Amino acid sequence: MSGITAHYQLYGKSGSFEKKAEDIALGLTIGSWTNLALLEQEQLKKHKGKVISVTEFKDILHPIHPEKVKGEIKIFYPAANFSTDIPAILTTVFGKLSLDGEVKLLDLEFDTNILSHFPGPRFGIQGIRERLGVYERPLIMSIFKGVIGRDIEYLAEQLKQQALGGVDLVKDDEILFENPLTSFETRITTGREVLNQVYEETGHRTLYAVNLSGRTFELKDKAKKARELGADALLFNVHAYGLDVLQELAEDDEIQLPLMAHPAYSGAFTSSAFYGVSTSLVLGKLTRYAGADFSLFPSPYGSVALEKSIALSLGKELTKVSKVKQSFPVPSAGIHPGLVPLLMNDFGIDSIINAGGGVHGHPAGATGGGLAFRQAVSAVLEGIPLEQAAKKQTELKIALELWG
Ligand code: 1AE
Repeated sequence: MSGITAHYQLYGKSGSFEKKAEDIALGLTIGSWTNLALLEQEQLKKHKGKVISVTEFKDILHPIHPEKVKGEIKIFYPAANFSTDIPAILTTVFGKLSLDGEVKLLDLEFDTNILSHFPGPRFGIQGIRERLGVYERPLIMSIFKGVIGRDIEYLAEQLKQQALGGVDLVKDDEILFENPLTSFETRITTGREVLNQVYEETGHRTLYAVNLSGRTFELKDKAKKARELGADALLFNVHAYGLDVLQELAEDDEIQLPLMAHPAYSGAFTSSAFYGVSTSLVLGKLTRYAGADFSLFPSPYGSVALEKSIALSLGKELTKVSKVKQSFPVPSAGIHPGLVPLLMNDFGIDSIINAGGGVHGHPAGATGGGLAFRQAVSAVLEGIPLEQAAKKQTELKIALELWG
């Protein structure tokens, strides 16, 4: 039988998890069971949730209520109960249940039948590499910074300086929305001119991800306009909108632009150890299934950091073998060139090193910042310690002196 298996973490009295699991499996599917006549039981069988496993961790006590221990349960939900879209799936497996005390949704297993309804990223890691013609190293991305209240000439100059540093991608700041000084359309057309000019001068190709923002029902038309105007990619605050909105954008053949999922707002429902949804499910598996070519998330090291094991499992969800194309893991936030060896060790070459302050804060400006990152990546690929490479690479030397 086709369906989805959900993994949950909960806390309760030792020995209580079997009953809790059975209550959830029934409560989220056919409601009651035991009071029904045999005929009805037979008819409803194919809709009944099934407890797959119950594991109790006797040694892991609740930090505030030590009479409770940790448990993990797995429940199978038949596909006959839901339509194959993320809103229906999330409502089935974690609708009312998400409001019912300390329960965290850890993972969802989609079988191949259900997964076939999720085409995933249109381009994926391979497609983005083909657009850039870069295959053998992690990509480098920088972020516009301090652009609210600035005019388009200011943005154009900042874009040029970033591209001249040799970064592969530049993304809008996620907090830059539609505004009279730098409208969405003007950013695209001006960005196109600047990046074409840099390409003609240097032969280096940089892609620009413009922030697709506004009311949900306007997004598709805006995204189509972006494509007409020559946009390279779209940044999208997917978790403020919902994953299904991302999927709609990804599947629209009139849009066909790489989609970059920003993690803004996701911490509201992923950060708690007891409630919400696991980070690797939301920013990893579901963001990939919904069609993001890139997924940004806090690295284990910078200013806003994820616990290392969480960041690693998230990276794996985005890249592990699947029928769905791989999404680029983009560990971010407070990244500077000195962190490049750690990031490459953790996420491999199929990842993107992303920095705002670590590019613009370089004493030689954004161009110097980009160069320092490129030098750090080359050093790691050649197996040379950064301190040694810095003896010959001025921008890297300056960055290491400043940030360590
Ligand atoms: C986790 C997303 C990171 C991001 O979007 C951003 O703007 C980072 O800026 P910096 O590198 O911390 O300055």
